[in-house]
Amino acid sequence: MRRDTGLIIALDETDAAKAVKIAESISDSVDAIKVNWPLILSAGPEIITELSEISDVICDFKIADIPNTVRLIVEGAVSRKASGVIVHAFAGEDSLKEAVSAAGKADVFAVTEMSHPGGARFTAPHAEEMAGMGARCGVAGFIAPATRPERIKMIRSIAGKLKILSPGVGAQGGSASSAISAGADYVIVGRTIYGAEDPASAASLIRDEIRPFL
Ligand code: OMP
Repeated sequence: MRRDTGLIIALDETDAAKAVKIAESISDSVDAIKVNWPLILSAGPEIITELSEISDVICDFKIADIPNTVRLIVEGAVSRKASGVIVHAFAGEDSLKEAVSAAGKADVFAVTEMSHPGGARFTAPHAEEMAGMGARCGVAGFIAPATRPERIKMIRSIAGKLKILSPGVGAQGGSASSAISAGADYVIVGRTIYGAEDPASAASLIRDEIRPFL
């Protein structure tokens, strides 16, 4: 995945035609498109392949399952041309290793600590441990919260050169430039871009905001 802009769109738009239009209009401003269940459930998994012709696609399935099921889901995403998948680190070492093996050349990103208030209760207390385990399992990087930049700093101290992708900007209250300054390589932004009247302008505003900190 390239790192030209440091911006990843969370394309949770459920109108498939609109989602593709938005993806095309912002392709210069983003390094990747992240898709999650809302779009997959309305557009079907073929949307992964369609969007992969516009940009790298990260399948945010937040996989948290036994190794065999993890493998089947990761293979399904990669065979549709996903460049990356998101898994939950809390599923444990065996599941993470299986994800990395099934992904082949695609990147596996592990969630260490979720960005919403509820994420502070169960994920945050184990984030350090999960980041260490993820690094040992060969993940490409971690998902860490823009809503708590000090936690990005902590994950960075464990992640070394692995990538950090940070959601929680805008609608959830986090700041894009603070997340990048704290050590994130990319910010993940959804509603602030796809929900804007002019998604291309909204994306380039964030791109301009983080450029000095990349
Ligand atoms: P907005 O809040 O609309 O910008 O969207 C954020 C996106 O990042 C959504 O697709 C979430 O599912 C995702 N996300 C989080 O918001 N918090 C997390 O802790 C992890 C993720 C994620 O894995 O991408």
